[in-house]
Amino acid sequence: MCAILGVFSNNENACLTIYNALTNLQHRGQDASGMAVSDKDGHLNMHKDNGLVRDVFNEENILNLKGSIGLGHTRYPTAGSYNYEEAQPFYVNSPYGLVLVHNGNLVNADKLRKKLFQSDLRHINTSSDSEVLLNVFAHALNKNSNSSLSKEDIFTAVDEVHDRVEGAYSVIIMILGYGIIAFRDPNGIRPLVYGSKENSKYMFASESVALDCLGYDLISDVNPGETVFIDLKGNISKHLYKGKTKLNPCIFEYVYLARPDSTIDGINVYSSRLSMGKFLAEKIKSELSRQELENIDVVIPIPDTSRTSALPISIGLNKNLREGFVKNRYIGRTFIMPGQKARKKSVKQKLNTIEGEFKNKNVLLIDDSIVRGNTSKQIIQMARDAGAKKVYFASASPPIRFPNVYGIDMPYVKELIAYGRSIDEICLEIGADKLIYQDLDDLISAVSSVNPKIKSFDTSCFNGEYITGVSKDYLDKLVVSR
Ligand code: PIN
Repeated sequence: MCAILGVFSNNENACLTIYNALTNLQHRGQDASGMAVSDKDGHLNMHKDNGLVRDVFNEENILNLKGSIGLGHTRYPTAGSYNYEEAQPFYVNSPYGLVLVHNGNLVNADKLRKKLFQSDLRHINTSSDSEVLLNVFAHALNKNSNSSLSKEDIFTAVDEVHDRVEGAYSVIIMILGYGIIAFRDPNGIRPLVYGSKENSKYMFASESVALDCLGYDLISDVNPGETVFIDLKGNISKHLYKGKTKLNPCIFEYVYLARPDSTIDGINVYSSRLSMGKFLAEKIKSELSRQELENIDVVIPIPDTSRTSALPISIGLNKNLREGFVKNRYIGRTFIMPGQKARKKSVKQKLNTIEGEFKNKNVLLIDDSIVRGNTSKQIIQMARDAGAKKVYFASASPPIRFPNVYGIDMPYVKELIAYGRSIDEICLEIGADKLIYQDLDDLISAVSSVNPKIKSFDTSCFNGEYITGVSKDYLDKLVVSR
């Protein structure tokens, strides 16, 4: 998962807006940050490096980022490696000069990479699928256009991208000296919205929170297979892919990835988490015996995400809700720290217990998900060390048994605690007295209840159904290694 951002403003410098918006999207990736801005004459300035937005940009390099149109990116590595070279934006000089930011993951990048090299005569310099995507677009645009680039040429090139590329991709591209385009894959798997300010400035962003915080009004989500093009005069044109399109947003955005104050595809993330809690409360009631239910003294969320769903659970079960864990807010999310070792070490650093909330109590802990189970296991032990008698554990999402191939960092299958394990075995492994998972149908109903128009989601990491189709070869590789 990554954050992408695009800004068009008539005369103003775009870089401060991009910087501030990126800091509001930092939760989507903390590995690398980058920015590219351009003048209307097409002159490009770019700066990118490994690290948080606040560390990568300083007064000196910000001053050099002059231009009124620009792109921003924060990365969590998915298909690429941790190299600096793979930080985005990516640039290719022909045709016109193209600069891209991408969120998602392509499942046919290897095949495309070969084809680009052998038949399209394009050189790809990194192992990043985003560079592949950029070159597929560049190749298509080159074929169809001449010195006077029209919007139809651009839309035809994006259609060719949709024809050739498989996977999840929300993309923003600057065509230097021509304008900025944004498009979302035909399933709309990863999010992308856009909005405007003072009728002359536009912003594309992974999440609406970036628009909100910078005073932009939301215009719309970019629809699946839709391209939005803003030319240098600020004229907007839209185009819809001729092939099949159907919205299937990634349900994991609602479970955990997105900020609660964002609204994705008409579904406010906070509301969806409240709703998940309501459904989970019912499941807990049906799974625990009357005695067990009566014995619960307190409901404790594992901060931060699950606080929202823990509230309706405490109401549904008629139990007190308490803060039993304190989080060190100056440490990044362990989930998105690259490398398993770093992840293992960091839990104790990050969370501490308030002993009084555990001592001689039967506690029900709530988390948004169980991925590798390392954190859950350590947290349950911490609850016991603080004196808890019984520790029940509930997850607002179902067991994760399949790799995510659409841009979330959980692809190495054997790392998933639910892989090849029954719920009782997982319970034993994490050391809980009882483990309750949300059902997938309930998770879908919970999210969909906020916007009943959306009934279909990408839920592949829960049920292994891949909406774009994924070759057996690709999936087999994810079981063996990453
Ligand atoms: C953490 C959200 N959430 C907590 C991320 C831990 C899985 N983990 C996914 C649970 S926060 S583990 O709210 O953003 O702070 O199962 O892999 O151990």
